[in-house]
Amino acid sequence: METVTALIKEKALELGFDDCRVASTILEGDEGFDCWLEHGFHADMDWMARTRDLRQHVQLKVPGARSVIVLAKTYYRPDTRPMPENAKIARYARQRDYHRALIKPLKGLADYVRDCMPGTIGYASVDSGPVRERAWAARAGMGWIGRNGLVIHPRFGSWFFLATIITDANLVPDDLLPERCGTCTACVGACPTGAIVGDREVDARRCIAYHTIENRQEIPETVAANLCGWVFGCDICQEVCPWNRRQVLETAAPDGKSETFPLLDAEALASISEDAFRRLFEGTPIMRAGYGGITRNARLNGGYRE
Ligand code: B12
Repeated sequence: METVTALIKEKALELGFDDCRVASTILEGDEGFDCWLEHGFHADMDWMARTRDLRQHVQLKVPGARSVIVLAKTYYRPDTRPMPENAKIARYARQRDYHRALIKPLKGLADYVRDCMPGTIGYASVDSGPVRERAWAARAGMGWIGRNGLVIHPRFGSWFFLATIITDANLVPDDLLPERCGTCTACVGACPTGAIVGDREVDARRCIAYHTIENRQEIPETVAANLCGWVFGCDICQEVCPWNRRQVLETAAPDGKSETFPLLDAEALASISEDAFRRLFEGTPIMRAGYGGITRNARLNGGYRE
């Protein structure tokens, strides 16, 4: 199995992933996830609670699952144009939708696993599947769960996407990495809405990313007054992280497909027509917030100056 595991990792890099590691499914579920749901930290994301069992028990998704292949794809690129201070877009969303960009190499890797081990079954997903990607990444030693809840990779910081393949193949698991946040609480202190509430726990009800991307209702006053210019997502807890600020941070290779849309300020976004919105943002993660969400967020940020 050692040879097959090594071949799969090699193939993952060949397909364009930046790292590939393996977790064993022996350790299943963790209390942190249930606790998060019980506290209501998922806000209106009822789909998280509905799929609780599937997320906690991978065998329900892939009967006989023995391994989870965890993949990382970095998205950090040095800024080449100024972001309007009252209409900031999270770094991951400044380019083509990653679900679409990663699905082809991911399926390619899943096919390769089946070619190596005929008869095995698997489930491949990026973000939207009922898979607890961060927990698996931590177990595969891809990085450690940072105080901001994100997985921090020793070379890429937290600027990377995760994808997984759950398989019934018995691959060789990697070792865990030790937690390396130490006593640093930069992310906790920097969050303007106090969303990082417990040890590695984020309360979505207070998270700017949740409200600007997922919330379809009115944004509560306590958050609305502190959006700090974010119209889609938020990177504050990542920007202040020392692991994301180092000179040696490895950057993603430019693929020529980044920077797919002009960066408009809040005034322009607040008054954009629905047609123009679609023309500009089709095929990017921004569509997740929808026309109503983005124009609402832009209106709330209209008067913001740093
Ligand atoms: C729902 C969701 C959100 C929600 C809720 C966020 C949250 N903290 O859970 C909202 C909309 C707010 C959100 C925001 C963002 N998200 Co999001 N989100 C997800 C999604 C779909 C599910 C996450 C989930 O299950 N949450 C519930 C928590 C409690 O469970 P968990 O993830 O299994 O992990 C916890 C426990 O397992 C526990 N745990 C596990 N092992 C261990 C070990 C120890 C020792 C301890 C103490 C704890 C512990 O700690 C973990 C963290 O709390 C995942 C994709 C996926 N399918 O997993 C992406 C994902 C987590 N998001 C991602 C990103 C990039 C973001 C944003 C940075 C986007 C942005 N710039 O705006 C922000 C960051 C906000 C933040 N600091 O968390 C990436 C993270 C990549 C990475 N490097 O970690 C993911 C993995 C998507 C992807 N495929 O790349 N997100």
